[in-house]
Amino acid sequence: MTVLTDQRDGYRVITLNRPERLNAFNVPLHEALHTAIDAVAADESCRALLITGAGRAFCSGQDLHDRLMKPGEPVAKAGESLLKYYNPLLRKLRDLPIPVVAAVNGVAAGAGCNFALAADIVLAGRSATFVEAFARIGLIPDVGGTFFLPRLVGVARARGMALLAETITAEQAEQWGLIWKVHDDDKLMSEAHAMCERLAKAPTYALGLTKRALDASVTNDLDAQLQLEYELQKLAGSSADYAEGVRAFLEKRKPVFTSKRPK
Ligand code: LHQ
Repeated sequence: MTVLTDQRDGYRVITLNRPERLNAFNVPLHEALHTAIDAVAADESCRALLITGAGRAFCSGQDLHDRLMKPGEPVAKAGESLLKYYNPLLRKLRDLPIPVVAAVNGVAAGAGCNFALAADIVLAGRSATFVEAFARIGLIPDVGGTFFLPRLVGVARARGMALLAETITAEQAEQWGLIWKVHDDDKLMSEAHAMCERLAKAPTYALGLTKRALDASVTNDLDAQLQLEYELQKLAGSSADYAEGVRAFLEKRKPVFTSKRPK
């Protein structure tokens, strides 16, 4: 199976599972990944998603064995696989109304790097690396890379990563704000699970609205964003979670949040 899924208490784990090719994307992996993310989207009881890779890598991007062009063959249509697989994948991932955590357990290259960076929270093992490998093979960064990189690390670093295709270490990535946190390799998965357990008990409704507000801030001006915050806060403020959060604070106990995801 090219993708493994694991149902935990309140969250799911998706593991890219082609370790012999460093979890490179091929058609079966794409199809399995779409199915797995659709299942997360349909499961109301799923309150967080953890994505990681099997073996020593997170994901090495497009499987280049599928892209070898023999002399005389027509040019492979890179654009088609974006339209058919990668772009819908990114959209599905970003549209999930629950927190998505990527546990980058090894190299994340090309589409694998940008797939990881599309998560809400990116954790990495100390030996993990990030590489916008596209320029090494004559492509441009895709899978949202040209969108997320400058927003995450600023234009200078985004241009350096994209044009030079140098390998960025996990520690560098954390220092730059490309990712949230580095953990020692042997602690990465336990830390990632602990984070998802925590997120599964968090106020899911408010977190879904928060994601919506942060996404909108990329294109909104301040007035539009203040208006959106007003509208979303009215929704959050009338939720049972908010009432519970305030009550728990005043009673000096841990809140028990029960809300569903926002529609
Ligand atoms: C691989 C791959 C791989 C196949 C390692 N494919 N086998 C979108 C739309 C349309 C068209 C095209 O592309 C895209 C998006 C993209 O993702 S383009 C970018 C594609 N990815 C790359 O260019 C990265 C290619 N891989 C590498 O540069 C290195 O393998 C990295 C830096 C990921 C890891 O290096 P090492 O740790 O030294 O491992 P390795 O190179 O020895 O790889 C181990 C094996 O995995 C090896 O197979 P082998 O049979 O020799 O043991 C590699 O051939 C295989 N592998 N990446 N993407």
